[in-house]
Amino acid sequence: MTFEAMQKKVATYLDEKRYAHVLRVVEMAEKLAERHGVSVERAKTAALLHDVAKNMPKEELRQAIEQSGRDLEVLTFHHELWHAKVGAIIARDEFGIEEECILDAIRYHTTGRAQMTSLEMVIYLADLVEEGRNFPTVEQLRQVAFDEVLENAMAIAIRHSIQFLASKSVAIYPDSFECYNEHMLKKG
Ligand code: DGI
Ligand code: FE
Ligand code: FE
Ligand code: FE
Repeated sequence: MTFEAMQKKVATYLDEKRYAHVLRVVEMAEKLAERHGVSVERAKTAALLHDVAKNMPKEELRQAIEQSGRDLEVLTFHHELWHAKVGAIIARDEFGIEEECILDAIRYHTTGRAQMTSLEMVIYLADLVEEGRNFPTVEQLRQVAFDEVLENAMAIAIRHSIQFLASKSVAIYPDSFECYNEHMLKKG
């Protein structure tokens, strides 16, 4: 399937607001990939599909994960996390994406994980710093994402995420704190 064909198809899965976000993530992922020597084509594809399951009903998401037999523990965590796992399933089954590295970038875009690839970090960060985001420190993080190595931006991003989640007293998915620990242990 061409990128343009995928784009048209993705639009049918999403509401307008979410689709606009996705197009901004594609744009940001393309720039970050170029900047960091990551495959632009893979980055654009992963970005286009990262939230493809975002508008699916909770029970459909649960069913898809149960059927896949993979990442079942995510079902014991907040349903906001489910769309990333189902996104990877839809990318493969409904868009014909076979490259595991692209599917992983989709699968881990919400939580991060330890040992992320550059492609995974590009998607995680593009999602966070796309031009429509407006949290207080977004400019700063965007600058680090372009001016420094991806790991530096990822360390800031995952620390903020863990701090935010803890401040809300919500459970933190193991991949997220494994990602956090890896970055904090690397600093010394
Ligand atoms: O899909 P997006 O809105 O573009 O962004 P996302 O997929 O990165 O994040 C979706 C939500 O998931 C966001 O509001 C924060 C939340 N989240 C991320 N990691 C965790 C989490 N929620 C819980 N409970 N635990 C996590 O580890
Ligand atoms: Fe998402
Ligand atoms: Fe994200
Ligand atoms: Fe997103």
